[in-house]
Amino acid sequence: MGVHGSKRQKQAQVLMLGLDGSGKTTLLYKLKYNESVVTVPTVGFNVETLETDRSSPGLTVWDVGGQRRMRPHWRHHYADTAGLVFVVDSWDQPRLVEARKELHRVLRYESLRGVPVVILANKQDLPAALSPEALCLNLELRRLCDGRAWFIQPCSATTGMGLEQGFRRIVYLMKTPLKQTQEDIKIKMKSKGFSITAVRRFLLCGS
Ligand code: G3D
Ligand code: MG
Repeated sequence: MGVHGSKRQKQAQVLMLGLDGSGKTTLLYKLKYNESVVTVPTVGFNVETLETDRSSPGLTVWDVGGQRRMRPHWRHHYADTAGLVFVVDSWDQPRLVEARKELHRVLRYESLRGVPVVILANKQDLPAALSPEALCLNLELRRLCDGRAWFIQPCSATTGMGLEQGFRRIVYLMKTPLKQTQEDIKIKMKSKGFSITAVRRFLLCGS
């Protein structure tokens, strides 16, 4: 993400969760160093800072191990979380039910109430990857994220496609009240000639 000027806003904490193998560590290092790293299952966590534009806080991104035995520790990070990024392996359909259960469990926590969430639909470079629309249905995102700002972003940690957009989106959602994000999207879509129905459909799928 671009570095602009020297006077920084304070840091905001982004918590990155998802099942083991969904690609969290790969995408964190692709984003930070534009390098493809060989990963080993994360025991504990990785933490990196990411620069944003001068008007936004810098991000401290926590990539917490996603293996089953690590998941009870996720909640220790919730209190200071300003934005949640949940990474899904779009190719691994047999584990979608597990991903959905974990996402639902996380979002039920009171300390994450109202915290915006970006779902990263990772591994879109693989031919059989599910589309963001299909994932949206499978993960029941509309119902689950009712009352909070959210967005689903297709990406590939291997190629880098969509990663910056995903993190720009979480910054935007963290900075902007929910009502305002919906207004912004309406105005932008209308100016591009989208019909009212298309705008409504979009807002039902992500805000
Ligand atoms: P995790 O940190 O969520 O547990 P990792 O996941 O970053 O360790 O990635 C798990 C495996 O998925 C790694 O492969 C990694 O290379 C692969 N991977 C991550 N992101 C992508 C992606 O966007 N596309 C593809 N094709 N593969 C990806 P290995 O083989 O080392 O297990
Ligand atoms: Mg990892």
